[in-house]
Amino acid sequence: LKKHCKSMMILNEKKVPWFPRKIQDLDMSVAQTLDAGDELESDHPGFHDPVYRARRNQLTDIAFKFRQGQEIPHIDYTPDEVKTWGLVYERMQDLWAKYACDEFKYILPLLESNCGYAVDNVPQAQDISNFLKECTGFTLRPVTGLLSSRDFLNGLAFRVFFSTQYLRHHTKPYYTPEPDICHELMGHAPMFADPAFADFSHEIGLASLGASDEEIERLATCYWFSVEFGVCMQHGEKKAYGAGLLSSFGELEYSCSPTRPAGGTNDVPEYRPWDPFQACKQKYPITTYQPVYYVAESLHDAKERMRIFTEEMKKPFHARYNPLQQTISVDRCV
Ligand code: HBI
Ligand code: FE
Repeated sequence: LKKHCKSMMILNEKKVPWFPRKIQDLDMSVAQTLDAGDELESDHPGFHDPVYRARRNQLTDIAFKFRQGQEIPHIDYTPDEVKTWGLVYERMQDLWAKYACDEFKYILPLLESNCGYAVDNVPQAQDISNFLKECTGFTLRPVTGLLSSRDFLNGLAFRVFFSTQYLRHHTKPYYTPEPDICHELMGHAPMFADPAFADFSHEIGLASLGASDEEIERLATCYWFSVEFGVCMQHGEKKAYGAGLLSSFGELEYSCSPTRPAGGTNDVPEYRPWDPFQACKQKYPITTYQPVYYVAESLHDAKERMRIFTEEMKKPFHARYNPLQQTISVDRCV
């Protein structure tokens, strides 16, 4: 596949960064994975485990060969992998009941009855993709590892969510330094079945098309404080809608109901009202719990505020998605 790295195109007499115009173009976006999984960092729990690394390469290969429009191959997860998934899934149950938003709690049982979500089964990406497509038009696409923010967000413009297929290392079931299938399928997938959340994500995706590097940075930061670590008010209480919270048994409780440890003073997070104009500038840590959470009044409110933010972005064109053709059309294009 040809890489599009750093290429530009002319739109409304302005040079803008390349972006996918039809859904098949996503094959080019994923050709540039930052970390293909064959070069695990030395602090990764699977770094010294040749069996884990071989398995990762197997799964990477499946994602690497995937082309838009194909069925996502069925993966036979190993007993170790199923066990790891099950440990996380089981442990999250009580926490979801207490701290997940209503939308998540409504959808999870549907994923159990339609897509094989269970303690003793890792669900298949194609089954979830079919289910999401019926709900909101979102689909999953396998990916080998981390993509650039630009490529990752561009996929959302086509209502495509790039999803990894490997599991975290079995010796550390409650920890992963990178997105894995527990994070994608427990944290992200259920939320994409919700129409307001799907529109919210789509909004960020459309805004990312042809955006400058600075704008991509701001959008990625908004994504972080919403899609990953978003909290919203429901029935007068804080509830999580961000996937980073919904897939982390420690941080889910911390984000919605922090308890001040006896001796500590700085161990409760700060809550601010969800405002993309503010959130887009906020620095954040990636390896510790978040010191700041942005709290939306509702998913609908989160979406409206995001829409206002993206409308004010300075772009030489306006991108729209045509779901039937699965193409992007551009207004005021020369
Ligand atoms: N790539 N595969 C993959 N999965 C993600 O969740 C992901 C990514 N690249 C960037 C990213 N997430 C975000 O942190 C934002 O930069 C968009
Ligand atoms: Fe994520």
